[in-house]
Amino acid sequence: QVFGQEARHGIERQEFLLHFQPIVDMDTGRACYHEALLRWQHPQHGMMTPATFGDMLNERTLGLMVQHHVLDMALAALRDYPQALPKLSINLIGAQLDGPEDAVWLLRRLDDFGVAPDRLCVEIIEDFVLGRAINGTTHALALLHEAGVTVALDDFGTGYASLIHLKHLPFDMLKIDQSFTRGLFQDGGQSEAIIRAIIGLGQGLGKQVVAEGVETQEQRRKLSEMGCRLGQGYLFARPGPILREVVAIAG
Ligand code: G
Ligand code: G
Repeated sequence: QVFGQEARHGIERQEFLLHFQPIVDMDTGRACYHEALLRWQHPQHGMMTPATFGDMLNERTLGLMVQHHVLDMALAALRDYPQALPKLSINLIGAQLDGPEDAVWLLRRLDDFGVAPDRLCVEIIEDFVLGRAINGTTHALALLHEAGVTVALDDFGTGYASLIHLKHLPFDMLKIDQSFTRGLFQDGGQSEAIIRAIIGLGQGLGKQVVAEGVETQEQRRKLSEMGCRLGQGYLFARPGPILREVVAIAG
């Protein structure tokens, strides 16, 4: 609760900021778009990541307040850097996208900033909210998807969504969880098999696939070979305050 009060002050005092990490075309080494990751520059505790304060985002009122602030920062960046930042991805949890009204609000905000919907991507974790049947969150995602916002399923493969549910979920992109990327060459081919299956699923369903947590050239080459074109990870760039174009890294 004390944290909640601090967070309210933190927003007023502009202690929250976004760091950016590029999502890269692994064939050319160029940034296609960026993901926005929330940071809290706390007066006593220094720079904090959601690992420290993420739990508070689960509280509906406070979570929404922070999320609205994140969205405004993201939209301001999109408006101000049309060249360097063609597209930006933000993270949402189900609690922040509870029903159609949250989607309507988000679309109105895009309009206020004069930012085209196709320049925004929302990443949502396939948690228990998405794992269940059609609900408020799926309706909200459908509205966003129809309006042209890219919908990405984050940390794919670690959640609860059953495959049959994918038929009803309005989404455009699968992000392969970084634990699978880390497992490449480490676990006797298990992660490789799972990654192949996810890439096949993406291709079959006509969805884009992004590999998370790419840290080595070896992983990058393997992922490219398997048909995964987009990647994100420390090999290309760490999340940072500056938008990075990323120069081609010799494969
Ligand atoms: O860089 P990293 O430690 O920031 O991010 C940790 C996790 O925090 C990410 O996997 C992401 O899911 C979550 N996260 C980052 N930024 C936001 C945000 O703005 N909103 C929400 N709900 N989650 C975020
Ligand atoms: O929302 P998502 O789960 O995709 O958030 C990405 C998280 O993964 C953030 O915490 C980010 O800092 C982290 N991250 C991004 N690239 C790498 C990487 O190459 N290795 C590791 N270990 N973490 C990464």
